Amino acid sequence: MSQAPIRVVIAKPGLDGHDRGAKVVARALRDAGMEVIYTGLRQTPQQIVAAVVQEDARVLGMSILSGAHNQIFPEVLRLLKEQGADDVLVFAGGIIPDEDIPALKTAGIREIFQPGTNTDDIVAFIRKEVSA
Ligand code: B12
Repeated sequence: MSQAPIRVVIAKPGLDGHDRGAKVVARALRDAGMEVIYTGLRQTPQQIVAAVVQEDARVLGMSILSGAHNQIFPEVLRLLKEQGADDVLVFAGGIIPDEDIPALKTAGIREIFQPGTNTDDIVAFIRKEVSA
């Protein structure tokens, strides 16, 4: 019996226009058989959480290269909780310095993928977490 595909929202929060990484990741997840909803650029935390809830997504991946991750990620996590959607697996990638990672993980970002990540590792991570 085949399982339903994993639904993933890939989001670009904030003002940064770097969308290559998000598109590369979205394509890789799609090629791996997942259902991917890409939000497009410059989304607010409210818009991102609305997309996750409306699309009934199991996974949210945020791509950020602007440096605003310490402000934006906690707000997204807060809104997910407010909406009763804090069981969603949230992870991220982009330009996120090593020293910021521990606090973001403590706040609830499950994993962070920096430049140079092989997309196979991202696919494997989602499959492992969702089946756990
Ligand atoms: C290409 C590029 C641009 C292009 C963007 C084109 C586009 N449409 O994306 C252009 C020329 C437009 C640009 C502009 C600017 N840029 Co620029 N840019 C880059 C550069 C050289 C490469 C980024 C890239 O595309 N990499 C290829 C993709 C595939 O890699 P990636 O995004 O890192 O994604 C990988 C991982 O990070 C991860 N990942 C990423 N997202 C996600 C999401 C999820 C869910 C997961 C799981 C994984 C994941 O997986 C991907 C695959 O491995 C970087 C430097 C660098 N080496 O990273 C600077 C860089 C990001 N830019 C920078 C800056 C400052 C700017 C400008 C502000 C410059 C200026 N003064 O105008 C503007 C801002 C424009 C804007 N509106 O936001 C800085 C950011 C500094 C910071 N945050 O601290 C960087 C780091 C350069 C630097 N060293 O200073 N830029």
